[in-house]
Amino acid sequence: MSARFLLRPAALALTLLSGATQAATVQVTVTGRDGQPLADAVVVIEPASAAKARTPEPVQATIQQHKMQFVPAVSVLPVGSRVRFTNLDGWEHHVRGLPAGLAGLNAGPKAGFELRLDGRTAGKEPQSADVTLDQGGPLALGCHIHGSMRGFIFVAGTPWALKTDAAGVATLQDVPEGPARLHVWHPDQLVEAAPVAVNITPVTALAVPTQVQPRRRRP
Ligand SMILES: [Cu+2]
Repeated sequence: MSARFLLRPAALALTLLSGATQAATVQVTVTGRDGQPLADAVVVIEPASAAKARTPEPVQATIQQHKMQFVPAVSVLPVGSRVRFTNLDGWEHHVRGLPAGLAGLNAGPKAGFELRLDGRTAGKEPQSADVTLDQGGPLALGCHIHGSMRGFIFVAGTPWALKTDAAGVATLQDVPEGPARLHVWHPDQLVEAAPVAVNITPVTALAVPTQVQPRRRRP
């Protein structure tokens, strides 16, 4: 009896050692051209080995139109997710979404989406419309009526994608250990940064300086 109990911890340790993929927590700190923390930078990690790649689970998200702004201003969502646009303002918005950056320049007239959302009437539910994000990459959001409205959705093809917080930090969980590519995207970037090769170990903290000068700092 006692012998069996003694054997169990050893067997468990062996299982852990021979596990197919060890997962790590990766903390990425992104700074802008001025060396200050860069918020709303999208950090994407993709394992170099295709065998470790994983398709993310789609989610249901909401982006509100509130006081002439998209809230949140930047969303990172897995490909296949559904987004509900909800107009909380008392006036109409004519929301459009188009592939951002180079992809946007080359996009055909049918690319993206458009939604007309009536203004909110007192005592009634705000008007909403749903969009399914079936293509990966960054989307720029705008409004045909209000040129100052600006937002972004980064549609991620991997579960390891997250935007940085006000401190410029994104902490990604369950990242497979080993060689990987790190890609950082920001709405205000002037040039598309090339992915860099990194090696993911059990404790990984990466500092990524960029040349991005954000249009405005978060209050
Ligand atoms: Cu509008």
